[in-house]
Amino acid sequence: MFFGQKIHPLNFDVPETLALAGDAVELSGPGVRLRVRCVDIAEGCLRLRFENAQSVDPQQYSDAVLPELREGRPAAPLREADTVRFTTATGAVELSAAQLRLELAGFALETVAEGIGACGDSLLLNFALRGVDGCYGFGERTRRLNKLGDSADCLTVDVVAVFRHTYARDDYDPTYVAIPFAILKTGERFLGLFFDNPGRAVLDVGHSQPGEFWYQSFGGVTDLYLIAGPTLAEVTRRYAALTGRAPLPPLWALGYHQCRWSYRSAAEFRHLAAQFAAADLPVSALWYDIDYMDGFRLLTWNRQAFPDPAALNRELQAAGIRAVTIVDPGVKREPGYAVYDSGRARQAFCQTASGREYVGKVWPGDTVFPDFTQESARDWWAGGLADFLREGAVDGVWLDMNDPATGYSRTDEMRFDHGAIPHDRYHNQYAHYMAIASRAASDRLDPNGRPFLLTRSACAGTQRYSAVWTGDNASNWKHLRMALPCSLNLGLSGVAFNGPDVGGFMDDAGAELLVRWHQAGCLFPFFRNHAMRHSRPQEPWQFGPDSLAAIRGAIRTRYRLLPYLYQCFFAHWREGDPIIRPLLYHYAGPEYVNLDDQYLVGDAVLAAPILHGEGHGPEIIRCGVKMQERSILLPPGDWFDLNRGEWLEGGCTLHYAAALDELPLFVRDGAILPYYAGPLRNSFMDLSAVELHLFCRERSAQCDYFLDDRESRGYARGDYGVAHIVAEIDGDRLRVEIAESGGYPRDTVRFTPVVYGRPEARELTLTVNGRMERRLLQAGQREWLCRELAVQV
Ligand code: MIG
Repeated sequence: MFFGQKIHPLNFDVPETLALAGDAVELSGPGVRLRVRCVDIAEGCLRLRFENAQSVDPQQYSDAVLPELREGRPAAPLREADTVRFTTATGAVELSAAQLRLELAGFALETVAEGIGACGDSLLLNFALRGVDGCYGFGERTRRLNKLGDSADCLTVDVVAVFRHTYARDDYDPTYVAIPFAILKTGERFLGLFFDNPGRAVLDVGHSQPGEFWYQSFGGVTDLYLIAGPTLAEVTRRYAALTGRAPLPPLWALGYHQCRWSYRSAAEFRHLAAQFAAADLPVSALWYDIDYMDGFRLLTWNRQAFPDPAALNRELQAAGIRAVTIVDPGVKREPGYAVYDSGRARQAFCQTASGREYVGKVWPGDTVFPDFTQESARDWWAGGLADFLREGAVDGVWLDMNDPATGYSRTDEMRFDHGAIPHDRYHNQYAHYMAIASRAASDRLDPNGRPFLLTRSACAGTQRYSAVWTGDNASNWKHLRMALPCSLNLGLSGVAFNGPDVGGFMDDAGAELLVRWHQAGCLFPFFRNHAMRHSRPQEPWQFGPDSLAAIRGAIRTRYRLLPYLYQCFFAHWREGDPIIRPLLYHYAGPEYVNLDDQYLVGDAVLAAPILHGEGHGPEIIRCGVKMQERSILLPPGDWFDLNRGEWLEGGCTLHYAAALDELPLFVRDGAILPYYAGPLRNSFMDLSAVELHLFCRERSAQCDYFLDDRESRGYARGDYGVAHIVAEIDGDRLRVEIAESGGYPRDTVRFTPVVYGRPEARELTLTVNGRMERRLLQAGQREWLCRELAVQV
């Protein structure tokens, strides 16, 4: 099978009869025997389990769903003539021999006639796309946000190894991440379908056959979770509640990261830190790619180049810069190398069917692969990794090549549990279990700390353990453009903490592309500049003073808004909303269905970055300055243009021209942005003083600001508080009230209001936990967040 191929629907056998067997329904016919059960999982979530009697090993191997939500309450089938109905508080499901109908929160969906089938181990569910006008989610995908008319192969691969020329394309499939989750939209109602099967599967949304949505598994049990809306936010939150939300990261992980494949000596890292300081750029972490190792042996350092890694990293940490090292799964097969020897002694490596150690060909040559699905192997891995992190004073772990990439060696021979379990049961989950084992290493070092992990490959649920970056993109405008829908869909698919290689990995970046990429990515959840060896260096200062100044503006915007981003992460942990969102998440109307070249950060900030370069799109010259133009859809209401410092009326499309140092960024009327105004010293940030930027032109605003220590896991035990902040317009007065509650000490943060765009406002009253202060506002203040001219009252 090559990529993109599927089974023709006419090759599936179709059940002809339906029978009840306890709480299950059996659908059978020549060549097909399926057992279907319905259970109530949680409010707004039902599960249909499809077991195929033809499958050799009818076991659910997926680790996607939170363990406490795997049971559910069986729904009783009710037989009516040729159909069976399951009715629960969440919705209703009706099955006939070869057809499925369902209705959840006002969203009705049914398969086509003969829409259920089996072909050997494979299962087909073929839904009619009647009335469906949008499709989202699907994990990490190329192309556009709306997947209607598109097709997704759910198989994790090392993209560049299996497709040449990806740098020139924006339509490859599969990718590094497999998440078989579809969100269907009909008018203003949404429905989620999560096909939980860790094996390879294909989702074809009207691509091969317009009007039909095919789900095809290639074996194993499929749990179809039906997730009710009616809104997109409800579907997204419910999916995140089902598969888990990201724990809070350490604050430093939300800063700017610098990486490149080929930093290779301690001197180079020291020089980098000095260059950031000299360029007046904050940076929160420097990253070690594979060249720090001794001959690519895991958990070692090349001691010639890095004589004392711990001393180096402590020196960086003293300057507020954290250290992240890459860790691949492939262990060099070399007797005498301690990691190999100890893993072999523990039988920690994957084996072939006959019990040989499975061997692949990666960086260190012949390599073996830990069987992370086994607890004993995870334990071994966590121990070794913890020692490595402690001894080298390393702060974060970067998991690469875990798709898994095995070089010319096929993966099919790599089996699990000492050769007993076929490869495909865990292929898509290899990275997931690696992330579990690696997070356990951090837990050993500091059970109350916040680990930071980044992984290339992932499946549904991996967000509980690690952030995800979108792999090897290229330095071109097409890939910059593609990064927006890709990250947005990942966020809708539970992976809130994600981002692309800023500047592009393969090929050479140029000044303008590098600037625009930093602007587009500076408010993404994960913000890292990374490039491939031999490509043109692309650290922020590499292209001269103008581009450096523009990139500095983007990076500073990131740091200024870090309190806001942190609040978005906190809200994600509580509710499951993504950090960055398509406009569709908050606004209804046909104009948002395909809108994916602008996005929202939280619910208050709209970013509409320039995504084309000089000569490749509309361009104007104003007062001798070249500007790139684009259209921007501003939803109804007033919006404050942070770039120009003025209010604009929404409900229209703007033609907006931006000079090289301008990122079109808007805040909606009625919003409060927590803002860091202190000194920018890498990851050092004293958030005990926070400005509250109040955008109240016509609308009052309110928000919840979460208070916690920002570094421990206390929040997960309830040690956090909420400052409820209300800003109310009252004639020429603005009344701001802050009331703190919850499990955190009061008055640990000093809030300072900054008012935007109320020239007529004369007075501000601020009440904090019952204490009132009054301040006079100067008339005609003009504030300008991006350029840091915001005026305090
Ligand atoms: O075969 O470690 O996606 O970010 O720089 C390439 C070297 C292996 C692939 C990763 C990339 C990383 C590179 N790795």
